[in-house]
Formats: sequence, structure tokens, C-alpha cells
Amino acid sequence: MILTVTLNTAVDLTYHVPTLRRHTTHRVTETQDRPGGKGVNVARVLARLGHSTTVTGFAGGPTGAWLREALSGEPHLKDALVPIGGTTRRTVAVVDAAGGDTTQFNEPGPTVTAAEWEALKKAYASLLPGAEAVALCGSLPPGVPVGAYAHLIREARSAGVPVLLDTSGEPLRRGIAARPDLVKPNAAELADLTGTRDPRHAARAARRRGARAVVASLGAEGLLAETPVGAWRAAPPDLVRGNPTGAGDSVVAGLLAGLAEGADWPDRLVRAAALSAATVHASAAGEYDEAAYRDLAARITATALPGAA
Ligand code: TA6
Repeated sequence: MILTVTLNTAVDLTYHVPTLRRHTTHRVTETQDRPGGKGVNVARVLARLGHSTTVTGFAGGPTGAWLREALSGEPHLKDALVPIGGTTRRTVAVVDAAGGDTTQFNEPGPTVTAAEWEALKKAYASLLPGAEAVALCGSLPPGVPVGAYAHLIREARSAGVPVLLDTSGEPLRRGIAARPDLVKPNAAELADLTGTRDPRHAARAARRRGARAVVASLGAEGLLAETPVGAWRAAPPDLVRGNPTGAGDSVVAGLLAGLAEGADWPDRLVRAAALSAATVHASAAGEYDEAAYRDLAARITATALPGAA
């Protein structure tokens, strides 16, 4: 079983509009609701790839109930979310057909009490022994300590379970110091963490700070991996346009699927890059286009980069 942790789950709403403009009433042409938050997206992709996946984190209120109901229809996915008194947030992604880009609005999330955080730690400790890998994903809701991911990483490491971290800001900084097996920042998160804009230098700096391996998602330039056994780049052959919401989560899912299947690093990166581009192809947040995934996985290659990692 692969375990994903989403402390700040969400109901992701996607609005499609012909043209996005300020000071204008927009007529929405299409609406989609999906269970979301980064680790929830990772779990849905993994489950659709056939991997047994368990979702934990917090859910509460009517949106939390909706999210749990929506997840109950997913084969291979088990709900181990911890109930809270607050209400699960919503996010809104507005897809602008004319501009070909997406504007995202994320609520901060409900305030989590100290007792709820203790309940989550207990649930997590009971799930870890059955996990072959764990992914800790997304922002922290108010009330959760900033060192939460560092704590969960230390627990996974002492249980001998490989742990991946995908977050930003101070939780990322503290999480890296707890020595996760893998971090998956985007270019901005990596630059913010290390103070250097060159992705390769920045990825190496993140490894020196404690991450065993780094896979940076660089938008249209694809993925850059710095690992203990080498460095690679993998990018889709053509520019993919569409809704990028959840594309980074699909990178995490591809990396975990490859890890669980014992694939080598180049193969893991090909899957991750193909799943990410196939997610941009799909119109709803966090979904991927199956045909595009198969096609891209056959055409993407991972290129080894010179120099010791
Ligand atoms: O990566 C896309 C997404 O997972 C959306 O589904 C949305 O729920 C959001 O990110 C959550 O990110 P945050 O950093 O606010 O936890």
C-alpha cells in the first residue's frame, strides 16, 4: 500500500471561461468539482494506475463529507482521513480558453486543534507499518505546527518507509532538515529554498540540506532529477497546453508508482513526466488523459546529465 498524507484537503472547483478579464462578469462555460489537495490527487492517480493507496489527512464539514463520498467510488483507494470540527476548504481554478492558462485561488483551510493533530499522528503511526512508501503533500492548514512534516518524516524513517515530501516555504525547509528520501519542488519553491535560480545548483544545494534525492518540476522544461546515483532530465517532446492544476501531483504519483514497481530512476522519470503532461491534457483538476499518458510514456526519454551528483 502507498500512503499519501494531505493535511489540507480541498474540494477543487474548475471554472472554464472564454476569456479572463478584470472588472468583468464572466459566463462560465463548464464547471468541474473534484476531491483535491495534493496528496488526494496523488492517490487518485496512483489508484487509477492500479496501485493500492490509502489517503490520510483531515476532512470536515459538508465539503469534507462530499470529498469522502467522491473518494468512495475510487477502486484501489482507501479512506483513512481523520475527521475534524472545521470545514474542508475549496480551491478554484479558472481556465481561460483564450489565454490558454489557469488562475488558481486556494483558501487557507480550516483551523485544526491540538487534539485533532494528535489524532492524525496516531492514525499515521498505525498506517506506517503497512506502507511501502509515503508521500506528504501540500500546504499546512492553520493550527498544524510548522514542523509537522519534519515530525512525520522522522516517524517514516524510523519505521523504514521511504518518504517523499512535496510542500513549500518553511514546512519544506524544516522537512528537508529531517532527511526525506525525496523532495519534489517546482522551480520557484527550489529557488526560494536555496536562494539560487539555477535549477541544477539549487537541486544540489537541497540535497546538501538533507534531501536524499530531488526531482524538480520545471514546467515546460520537464523534470530535473539529482539523486545519489546520477542526474537526469526528462521532458515531453512538444509543448503541452491546458489545465496544469495537479500536474505536479501526477509527477509525485509517477515517481511513487515507479518506486513501488522497482523501476530505475530514468524509468520513474519518464512515467512522471508523461503523467504530468497527460494531466495538463485533461480539463479537470488532477485528472489525467490515459491515451496521452500511454503515447507520451513511449516517446519521452530521460537524458543522463554529466557530473557527479
Ligand atoms: O496541485 C494542485 C492542487 O493539488 C489542487 O488540487 C489544490 O487542492 C491545491 O493544489 C492545494 O495546494 P496547497 O498548496 O494549497 O495545499
